[in-house]
Amino acid sequence: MKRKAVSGIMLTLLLIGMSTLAFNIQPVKAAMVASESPSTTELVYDDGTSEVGPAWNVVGGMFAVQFTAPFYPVKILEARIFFHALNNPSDPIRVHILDDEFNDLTEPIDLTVYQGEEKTWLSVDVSSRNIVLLSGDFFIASEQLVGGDPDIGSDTSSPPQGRSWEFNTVSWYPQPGTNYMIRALVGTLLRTIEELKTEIEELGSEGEIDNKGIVKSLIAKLNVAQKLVDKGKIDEAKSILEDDFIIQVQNLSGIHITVKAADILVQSAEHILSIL
Ligand SMILES: [Ca+2]
Repeated sequence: MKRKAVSGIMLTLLLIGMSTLAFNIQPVKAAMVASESPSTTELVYDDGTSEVGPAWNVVGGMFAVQFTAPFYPVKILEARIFFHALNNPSDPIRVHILDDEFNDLTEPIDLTVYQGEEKTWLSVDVSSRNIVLLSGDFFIASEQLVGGDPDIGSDTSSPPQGRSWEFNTVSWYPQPGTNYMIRALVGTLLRTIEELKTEIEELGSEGEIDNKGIVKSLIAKLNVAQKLVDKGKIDEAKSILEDDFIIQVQNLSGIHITVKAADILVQSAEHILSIL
């Protein structure tokens, strides 16, 4: 679990500007999508400012936002939650990632929210949980572990997007009048060898892969695999991806390739393997 309050603030400022602009032009029903890099997308249904901050007095109550992925397969990378106010010096909360029937997709994650972190985006990195959906919506929920505190951010100044839900410890029901301030960072699994090559070039130019020789070497492997695919030699192509490409990426993960980038490359290669 990583918390990125500082980058969260900068992102929030950026998104406030972008979403304000989007709302001024036309009210939007679909997610306002702010692309952070070619392979990740933040799903946003709020305007970045909270007007009120509800909390459950009963422990176990939850606030949630329903997300629709812009593509499949989709990997859930981060849950981002914005609290309106905190009355205690700190409070624990529990973050759930749920499928479209409100079943946990991964073990819930406990997080402590500290005073000073209200009105910032707190990010929970779930990329290592390998939550990949092939279809369907998902929910991110914040569970109240202390009655009455903290207060979740609730955006009531922008048109309700029909995404907000509540759990009263017994059942779930929609909260149509507001936009609870929960966002999701999702990533795509690339579907073709060509897409994977493009992604590697982009990761190289962004510094996510910090060595040009490695970029060249990875692309060379994919070129070989693509040629084998073109010749109908699928098993040989798979062997290049599996025994050569994936192994090299894994070996360089956290060294010359950022862990997150390596994870996307490996998952994508595995996905391509599964559909070749
Ligand atoms: Ca607002």
